[in-house]
Amino acid sequence: MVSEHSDTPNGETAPLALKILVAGGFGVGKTTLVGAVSEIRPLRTEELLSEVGQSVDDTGGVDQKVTTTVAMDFGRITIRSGLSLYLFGTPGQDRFWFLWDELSQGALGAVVLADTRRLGDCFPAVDYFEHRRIPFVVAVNCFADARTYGAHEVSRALDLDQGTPVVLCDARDRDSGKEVLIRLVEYAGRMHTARLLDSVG
Ligand SMILES: Nc1nc2c(ncn2[C@@H]2O[C@H](COP(=O)(O)OP(=O)(O)O)[C@@H](O)[C@H]2O)c(=O)[nH]1
Ligand SMILES: [Mg+2]
Repeated sequence: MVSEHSDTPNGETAPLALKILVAGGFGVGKTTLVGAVSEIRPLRTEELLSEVGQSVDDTGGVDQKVTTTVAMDFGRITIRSGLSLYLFGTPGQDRFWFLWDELSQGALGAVVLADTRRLGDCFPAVDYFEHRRIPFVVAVNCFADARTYGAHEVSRALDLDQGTPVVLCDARDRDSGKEVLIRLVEYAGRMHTARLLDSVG
């Protein structure tokens, strides 16, 4: 969590800001979702990684330098007065897992975006959050040309723990995105409370 709920000297409740991760396979709609719900102009931090590529073809035989752009999305949304969420869209490529370890520090929870045409792309994210016991919801981004599956079918296909919410959404739609985030905050709140009670009981 970015900041804790605390009282200011004059007795008012300080605003609470929670950190949320947005994960999922490449092209699933992470940037779209963060852009749709964010009140600030979404920031995309771009880091240029370069790697020496393989020799291209026989004509030149020269090594080609391949550059890849790693973009991380950042946005903010106020859920209600005094509660805002900071959204961090994580890079989709598996080789950037090391960034996730940094990003997930202090996160309340995560949204795993899924596309039913290639559900397998979100397995790594689901695994990642399950292993680290970071509460997450799966948000199925309903692309127009994809067959519509029910939340139950998706839950079964991903072999999710019972209770992990699956929400159907349209990443381009602000209200739809906001609803996903509210589901996550409620769910993560319940999970964190249950764990707290476990640890004292
Ligand atoms: N039809 C449709 N296209 C979408 C939707 N969400 C994202 N897109 C498009 O899918 C492409 C990839 O989305 P993007 O947000 O960049 O994916 P990212 O790689 O997860 O950040 C973009 O061209 C979007 O305009 C959606 O809900 N419906
Ligand atoms: Mg993106």
